[in-house]
Amino acid sequence: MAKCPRKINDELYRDEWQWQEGDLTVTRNTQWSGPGCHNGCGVLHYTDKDGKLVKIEGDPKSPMFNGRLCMRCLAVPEAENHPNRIYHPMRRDPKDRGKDKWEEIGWDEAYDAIASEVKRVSAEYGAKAIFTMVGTGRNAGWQAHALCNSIFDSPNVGFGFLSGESCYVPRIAAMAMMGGAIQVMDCAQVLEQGYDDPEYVVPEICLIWANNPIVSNADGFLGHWVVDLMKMGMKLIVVDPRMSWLGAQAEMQLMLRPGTDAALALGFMNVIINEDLYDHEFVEKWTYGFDELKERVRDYPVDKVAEITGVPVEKIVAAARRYATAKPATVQWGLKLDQQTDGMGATQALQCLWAITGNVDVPGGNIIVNTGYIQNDARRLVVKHVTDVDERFGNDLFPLRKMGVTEMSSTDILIEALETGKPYPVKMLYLQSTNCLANMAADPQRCMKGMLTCDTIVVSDYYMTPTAAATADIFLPLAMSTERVGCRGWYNPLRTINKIHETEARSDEQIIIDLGKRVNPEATPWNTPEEFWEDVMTHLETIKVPEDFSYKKLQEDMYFWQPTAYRKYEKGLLRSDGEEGFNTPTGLFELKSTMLEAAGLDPLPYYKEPDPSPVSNPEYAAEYPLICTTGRRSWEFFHSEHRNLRSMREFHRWPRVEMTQEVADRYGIKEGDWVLIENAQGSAREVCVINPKMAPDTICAEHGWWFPEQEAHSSNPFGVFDVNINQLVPMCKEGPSGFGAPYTTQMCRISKCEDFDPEYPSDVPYDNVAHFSL
Ligand SMILES: Nc1nc2c(c(=O)[nH]1)N[C@H]1C(S)=C(S)[C@@H](COP(=O)(O)OP(=O)(O)OC[C@H]3O[C@@H](n4cnc5c(=O)[nH]c(N)nc54)[C@H](O)[C@@H]3O)O[C@H]1N2
Ligand SMILES: Nc1nc2c(c(=O)[nH]1)N[C@H]1C(S)=C(S)[C@@H](COP(=O)(O)OP(=O)(O)OC[C@H]3O[C@@H](n4cnc5c(=O)[nH]c(N)nc54)[C@H](O)[C@@H]3O)O[C@H]1N2
Ligand SMILES: [Mo]
Repeated sequence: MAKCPRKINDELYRDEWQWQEGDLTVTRNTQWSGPGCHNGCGVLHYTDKDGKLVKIEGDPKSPMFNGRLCMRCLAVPEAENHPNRIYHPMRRDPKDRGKDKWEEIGWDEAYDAIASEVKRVSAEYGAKAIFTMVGTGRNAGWQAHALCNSIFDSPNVGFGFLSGESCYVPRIAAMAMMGGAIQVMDCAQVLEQGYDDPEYVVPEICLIWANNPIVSNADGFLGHWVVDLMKMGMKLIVVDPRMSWLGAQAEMQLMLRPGTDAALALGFMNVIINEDLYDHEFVEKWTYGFDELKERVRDYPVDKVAEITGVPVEKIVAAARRYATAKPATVQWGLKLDQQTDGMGATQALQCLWAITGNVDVPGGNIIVNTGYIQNDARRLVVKHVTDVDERFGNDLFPLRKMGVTEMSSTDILIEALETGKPYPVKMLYLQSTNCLANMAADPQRCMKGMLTCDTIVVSDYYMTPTAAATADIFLPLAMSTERVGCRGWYNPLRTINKIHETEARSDEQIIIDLGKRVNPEATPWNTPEEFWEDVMTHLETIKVPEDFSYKKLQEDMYFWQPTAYRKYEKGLLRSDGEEGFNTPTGLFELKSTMLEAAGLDPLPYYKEPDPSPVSNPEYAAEYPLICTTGRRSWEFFHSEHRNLRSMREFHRWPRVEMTQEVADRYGIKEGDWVLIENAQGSAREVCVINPKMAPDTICAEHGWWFPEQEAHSSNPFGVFDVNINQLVPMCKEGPSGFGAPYTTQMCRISKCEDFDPEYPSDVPYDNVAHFSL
């Protein structure tokens, strides 16, 4: 079958990084902030003579994306020029939190106020009493570590109350321990020639597990690569409790009960090992702990797994055989594995699955990506060492944290520290790129109360958010994409953001440099982010570059590809000692993890019933009989962003909860009705949409909702507590490893919500057709 082109060498398109088209300047660029996402797609920014962004297009010469762009990116001009953007720093007296009592101040005044609080809190309580919160990987990830560890000199940087660090951290931790590095589905994305690379092989089967890449494009992975490969003959098996576009295209979809993934993956391995479908050569030469794994999978015979998961025996057997006999086969997995208390067990199981079938680091399998994350070089340049690392929240309780498996501080411990002052008090919060009360935080009202105990809260963002309105004392306005520079490798090629014009708003990097000058000048000898990035290029450890390499050159060339190889374990390319093998304590791919064992955790994949679940807590389930999985992504929004864009709300006005017709009928609900979703902890309201097929007694509710069109300064800022689904999710129910949390396995009941009918400006068209996000 013909391969899709990846690189476009068409003479039709221009090559320069900047040119003039009539009155407009066109700048070739990449876009991952802001509003943000994970990806960094190639774009063309069209700006007028004042630097105003008037149009954006996909860059046809972008080697990974070929000009493809999502609807959110097409709306970037609307976001940049939005009337609600804030350009000046603002201050409010802490006693007026929640009130509209902001005073506009200059940058110097804002910096001085923050610097003096950093010094005061450090002197009175120690720098560890300053906690920096960060959101997901947009253009603010390493920057939060730099700010916290180096400028504030505190060990405590963590997610914005994301319980159990339950986004990618559990999967990354398990991959680091078992395979020694991150592994991803091979879509030829790391190869400069793309699909045309002679070594590349199209996977025969792709197992899409707990992920909807077409919509989510998570962690540097473009969902359309899956479609490219389908066009080249790849078939799909989808493991997801709800019907999606990919599920509808799949050979098989296994609609499991949410949270039972580990049991299903162990069931697959039971079939594969019993039927001798595993890769003997790879297992014998390159893995550790196969006999113990074999023993473990005996506990998961298919009939038992069928009972746990709700997936029929025949389907489990057929899917396991199909995956194991396809060569190569690949797994594209996702977030919902992290969002289970014991999701680590599932993550371990899936890695064992791709290892015993011989799909590690082979063309078209799951490749190891151990290079190119330049953000780590950037961080290293600012953070030379971390003070009081042993006192980082969670390091004493969770051995994996102490071993350095993550550098994130535990926010489950943070909430307790805010409430009790133990293990030590936290007095200052700096929020960089998280609107936690609308989105990241489980039990957001509890988290808000905790936040309000702090002396000082700084929020840096583009617009007023529920979190800033309710809690901030100082607001720092952020520069958006055309107004800042940046650099990213996730994982190939390296690419830049090119600044086109300046506004009063500043970038995260500029803020770090400016604050550094006031608090810890030695840490930030640079004056501008451009100077900083030039310096990073001379201190690269993750990438090998030619002698004449520079940031400026990269900006003009746009992309830099690093060479890579398959089967790196055979070539001595994974370990620092240059020996062959994997970068693990045994040098082998550890099916049984020695690090997990050393941490006193189950070294083998395991399944534990979610709590609560119909099995673990039937009394609770009698009152709250439906399983509520949350957060599946939609085209229009990135987390809590984009709710203020009228073009997005034209397509997707209200939060949507998916259910089958059968469930809706059972509760007297019709498509388009507002539904009250509640459990013993809290409630949220969303509009019913019918998904034709879902696992029994399961609903799927959206996350991240607030209404920018409503009042900011009230006890319910922007209506967030009417609609935030995380009010049903508890904090402090993280897994035994310290990772994983039950965002996707809550139990609930639903009813038609008669007394809720929010308004939206009537001039914005809306077809009012509720439809589920494929
Ligand atoms: N447009 C958009 N894109 C995004 C984001 C966004 O907010 N908007 N967020 C970004 C971030 S930070 C992340 S982490 C990624 C996440 O992106 P994904 O990994 O794709 O995660 P979700 O879309 O939440 O869920 C994926 C699928 O898992 C299914 N699912 C739900 N519960 C379970 C379960 O228990 N088991 C299994 N097997 N499947 C289940 C859902 O039905 C859904 O179809 O997306 C990123 N991309
Ligand atoms: N129920 C439920 N809850 C979930 C999820 C789920 O699936 N279900 N998903 C969870 C996951 S996986 C994640 S990763 C979190 C994500 O949570 P967050 O990453 O906290 O996402 P947002 O709430 O959108 O907050 C990000 C804020 O940062 C601002 N911003 C954007 N770019 C930048 C930048 O470059 N610099 C700065 N300083 N600010 C910027 C945006 O305007 C926005 O207000 O949500 C989690 N919440
Ligand atoms: Mo995430």
